[in-house]
Amino acid sequence: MKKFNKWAAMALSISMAITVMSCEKDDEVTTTPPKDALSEYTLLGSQKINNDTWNVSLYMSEDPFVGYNYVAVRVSDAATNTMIEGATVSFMPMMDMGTMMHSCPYESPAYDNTMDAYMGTSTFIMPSGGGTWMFNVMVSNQGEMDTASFSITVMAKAESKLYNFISNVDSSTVYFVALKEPMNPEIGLNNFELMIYKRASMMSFPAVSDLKVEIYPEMPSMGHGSPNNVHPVSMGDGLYQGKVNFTMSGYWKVNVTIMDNTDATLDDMGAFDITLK
Ligand SMILES: [Cu+2]
Repeated sequence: MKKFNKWAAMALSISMAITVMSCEKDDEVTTTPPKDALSEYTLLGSQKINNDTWNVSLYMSEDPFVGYNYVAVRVSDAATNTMIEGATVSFMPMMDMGTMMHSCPYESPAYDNTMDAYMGTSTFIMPSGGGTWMFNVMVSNQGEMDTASFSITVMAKAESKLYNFISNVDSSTVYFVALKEPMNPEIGLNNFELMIYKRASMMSFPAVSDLKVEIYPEMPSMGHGSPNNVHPVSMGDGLYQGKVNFTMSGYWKVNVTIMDNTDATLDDMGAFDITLK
């Protein structure tokens, strides 16, 4: 409904502007266009699909990086520019490494009225360079379907937002641990959120929600940790939420221990480097 109100308001302000312009040419008209909910997002590309009848635009919250990325997709009628809200949109990120191809963990999107877009996530597990990433967006609407494929460049951040490990319990299962929060760490207590996935196959990386996670922040340069941290607990769908306490600025290492539901340690070598300015 928001969309109709917005377009109605825009049409009204345009007609008012025309009226004002035609009657009082000297008056300066200041109409503030509605702020785009995706104005902070990066547009990675637009494509016409389904015989040029749909326009698909791919956005991410920042340039794609190794880790947990917020992904937004808009689908519009290419002839009328009207946004299509009722489609089914799904993702298939794919990395072509020459000798093999693989996907990565992702959450296919649902339509979000406040963003005027289909909102999902993608957790890229390797940077571009060892291969090339394609971000495939499948759109299905009123019995028709087609796919838009976007070539994207995934970079590795200086302080990695993702690590992987092989389970100590079965010596074979590969897990991926992505830092979701804090993205903008501050001195004091911060939300600390991880997403945990495992590799079921090269194309399937399901979320793992039955693990136990403990975090131990330390400041290596000064040899101290911090009090009042809260170990992340599973909230479902691979999300683990806790708190981390950064008592001063500088370089922190947040050590992560991951156990299964029998308290057997899967890994205790993982860590996130987090520098506070
Ligand atoms: Cu790869």
